[in-house]
Amino acid sequence: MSQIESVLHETRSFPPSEAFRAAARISSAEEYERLYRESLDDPEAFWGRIARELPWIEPFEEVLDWSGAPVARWFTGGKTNASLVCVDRHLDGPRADKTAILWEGEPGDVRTLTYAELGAEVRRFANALKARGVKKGDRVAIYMPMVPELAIAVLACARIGAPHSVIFGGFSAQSIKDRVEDGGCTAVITADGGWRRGKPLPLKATVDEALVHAKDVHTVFCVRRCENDVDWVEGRDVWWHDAVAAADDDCPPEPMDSEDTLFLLYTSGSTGKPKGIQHTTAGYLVGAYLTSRYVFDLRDDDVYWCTADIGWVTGHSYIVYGPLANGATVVMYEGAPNEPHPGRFWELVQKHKVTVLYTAPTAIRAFMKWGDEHPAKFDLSTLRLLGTVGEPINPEAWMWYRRTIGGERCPIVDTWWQTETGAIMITPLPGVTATKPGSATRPFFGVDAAVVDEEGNELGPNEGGLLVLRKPWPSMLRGIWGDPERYRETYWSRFPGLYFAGDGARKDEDGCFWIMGRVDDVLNVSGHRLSTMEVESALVSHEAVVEAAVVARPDELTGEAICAFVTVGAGGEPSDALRDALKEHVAVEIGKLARPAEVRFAEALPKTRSGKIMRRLLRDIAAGRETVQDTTTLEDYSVLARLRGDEE
Ligand code: 7RM
Repeated sequence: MSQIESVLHETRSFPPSEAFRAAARISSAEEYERLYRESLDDPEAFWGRIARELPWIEPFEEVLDWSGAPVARWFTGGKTNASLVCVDRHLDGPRADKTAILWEGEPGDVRTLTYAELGAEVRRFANALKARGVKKGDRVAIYMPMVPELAIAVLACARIGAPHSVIFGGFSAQSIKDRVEDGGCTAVITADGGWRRGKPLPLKATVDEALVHAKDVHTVFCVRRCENDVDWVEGRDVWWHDAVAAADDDCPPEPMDSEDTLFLLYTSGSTGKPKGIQHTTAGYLVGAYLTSRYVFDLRDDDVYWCTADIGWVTGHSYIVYGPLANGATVVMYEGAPNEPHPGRFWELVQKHKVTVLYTAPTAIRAFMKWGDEHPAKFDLSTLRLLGTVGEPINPEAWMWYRRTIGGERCPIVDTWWQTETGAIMITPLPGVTATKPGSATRPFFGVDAAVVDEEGNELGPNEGGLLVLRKPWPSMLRGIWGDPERYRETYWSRFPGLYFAGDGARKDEDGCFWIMGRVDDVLNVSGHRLSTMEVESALVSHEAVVEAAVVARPDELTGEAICAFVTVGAGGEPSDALRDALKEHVAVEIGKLARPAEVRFAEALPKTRSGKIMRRLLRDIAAGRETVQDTTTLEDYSVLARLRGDEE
């Protein structure tokens, strides 16, 4: 009953090329197996050794203290600082003059910061924070465009021990207000604006609106980016450039206990208010450091680009902390992927000679829709490795990414993880793993992942069930800010002793994991529990379909019936004939039980600001209900209205 039937079977497999394997950091299955075994059998030895690769102000005494489960303590007794790990450790050698951040604004302006320059900027802004009374333990909200000052602000907060709470620059005033209040933030860092599709996004104005009644916020720092007009609250507001001009660049890192909070990051629950996911210092850094090194196989000559916004965990771990801890050159881009043309990303790859590219399935599907002619205009031959994150990637999109962007030569790392896990958990290692389109493949070092039934019993090969993690890991969340009970309840109550991720999955006969989407989204048709992802994947494999979202609506006969929302590409026109063809296509690909009762054509699907489809909103639309759910993370409100209009 509890199991999820898996109906799609992908059999293609792509081992790394000999050239890639030979040069990779981990290049043999034996080496991977040995390290993986050690990481599970003797985590103290494994993680202790990795942690000692990073700089410490005081050494740690114990690797893991799990006596307070489910709140772990890693590297206890140790003291370090994230800015020491990400910046200072590179300043004594040749990396001091290496580019740390290679930034391009949407209008095409470029700025580079070497590690030495980044260090000076971080120390100066850290002193500017101090000068306004921000001290260790104070929470600082950051609401900024993707400009270098965002990375500097994050590292400066870390330097003085003030946990940051980055709020994605697309959120509304109400969302900022809720997050500032929940986190008890006393200072905010923002900008006049950020460029988005040729226009300045008025960030400062949104912060002003959010803070109207916020008595506890004593300072708002404002970066001048777009030179748009801003209102000014005397005594509260400070220009970034004035504050750093007055600050000197000598600022020793605050010695932080391993378990001191590094940051809060809010993630939307399916219901209720957003959860302030709490990460601490040393364990998080060790996780971000090691995964960046091995999953992206980072080398000193790589030009690494993660296209996420720093407002999401992907940007925290894989723009800022992980790559910088490895001394990498990180590309940062401010604007939209189709501004001023749909080939902008590929133009950036060519111009900056990007070697490693990490992006999301939602972006890949958009590129497919925009057409192959755009990437074809640019030289993508510097790319050597591709990654994806955020959602299950359908095999169609995976194959397109491999062929059109990767020139059939780049391995693809499909990385499964969560805000809560802090770092990548299930992923190929690019020099070792034979990748399969749609599978995140194997658990990373130290990760004990399993698929279980409703009772917590491990399931056999290819049986769909619930994804759990059975051992603590260094970068795991330590709690939900201000709500320890919700932490236990959400992640640890379903199966005592196991971390419940909320995702469905199956593990195949080779030990590869196939993530089947959120279990809240599972369909139940005539007693068959089906994964939304598999039905969507079947729909998207039809040539006319670009994106699909599938939900269940109540049905008298079958309990639930499948309702599919699809967007069509240039090659298709919505019609009754296409509707029937799509239903038939799913029946052929998967079986009659998965045949959608209804297919609705949509111009766009409701997505979160990080690109995940919000199926819970579509469920209301399919059932003809008004939605009473949290829509604050919705990217484009008009999509919902348009979808509702379709019903008439
Ligand atoms: C990094 C991030 C987490 C949820 C997670 C999954 C889904 C993420 C993949 C994936 C299939 C992947 N953090 N998810 N990566 N599903 N394959 N490679 O996205 O907190 O915002 O979301 O995203 O459902 O639980 S997140």
